[in-house]
Amino acid sequence: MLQATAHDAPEGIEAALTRVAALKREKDAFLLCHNYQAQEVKRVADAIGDSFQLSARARTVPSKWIVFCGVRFMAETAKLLNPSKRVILPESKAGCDLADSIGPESLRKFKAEHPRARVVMYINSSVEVKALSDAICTSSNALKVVEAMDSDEVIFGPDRNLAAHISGRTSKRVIPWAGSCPIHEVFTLQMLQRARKNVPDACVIVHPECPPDVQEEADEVLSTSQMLEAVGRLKARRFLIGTEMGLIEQLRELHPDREFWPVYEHKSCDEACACPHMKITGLHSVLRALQTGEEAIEIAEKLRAPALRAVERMLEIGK
Ligand code: CIZ
Repeated sequence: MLQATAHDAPEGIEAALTRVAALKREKDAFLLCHNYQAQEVKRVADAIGDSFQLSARARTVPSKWIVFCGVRFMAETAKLLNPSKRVILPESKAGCDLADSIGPESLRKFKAEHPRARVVMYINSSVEVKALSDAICTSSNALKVVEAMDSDEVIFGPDRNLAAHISGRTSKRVIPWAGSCPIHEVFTLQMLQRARKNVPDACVIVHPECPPDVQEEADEVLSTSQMLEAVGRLKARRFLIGTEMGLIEQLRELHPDREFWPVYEHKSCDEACACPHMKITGLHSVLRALQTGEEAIEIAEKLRAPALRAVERMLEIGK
């Protein structure tokens, strides 16, 4: 059941939903929404998915405006793929700590240290960093993209845990950047083992941004879109999920007959496993974005072509 939160539209959720629907028609806007967004935001979405799915969708949106309910690197990717549209990020502060862990200068230096390596960059990265990369990937296609590179060495950034996940599955030498996602980095092996004791018959699915020992202990290591697909396919009734709360809430709504437990055990787990950048966007932000059209994404012309090339490489390989 949806609850109005402190920063939800003050007139209440149902009235806000009606206003959003009317404004979407009036402004000819299409709402893309990431799997980690709050449930009430998902209710106004035209498409929900992971970065790969949303990038593919962004390319063909016919509407004048794209309102991207997610974080900055996602809205930037949508703008790269569909430059004639007004792409709006409803909350300008919605960034990504993982993306911020690598900048263009440090990547240039890293590349100079490994001149034979191709560069595969996780989509959680800035346009500047994408422009210096050979190909972009998401967690659902990272291995495929690395394998498609025409070199035995691949620089992989910025997530070291995803790099370790791929490294164990490819014969290529994966050279990791040492970044990590603060939400996924908090999961520990001991936490997972205790969670298993509490829910012994649960199928354990964790995200590849979790530390390697947590990945090893899990039954499945999957991206968010793969988790959604796997739960539909698997017979288990109970699941322990190691990722951001938005995905767990989505699973609970989609499968009310099953139980989904967060791997994270702390009492305030909802907060600990909720990405503050993802959760800054509420219905009030979407309403404001539709009313004002502010916070449109702009991309410097010199970055556009090389960053787009790297993103398109992902879309070709991931097809
Ligand atoms: O690709 C994405 O959207 C991210 C960042 C994670 C995932 O597993 O979906």
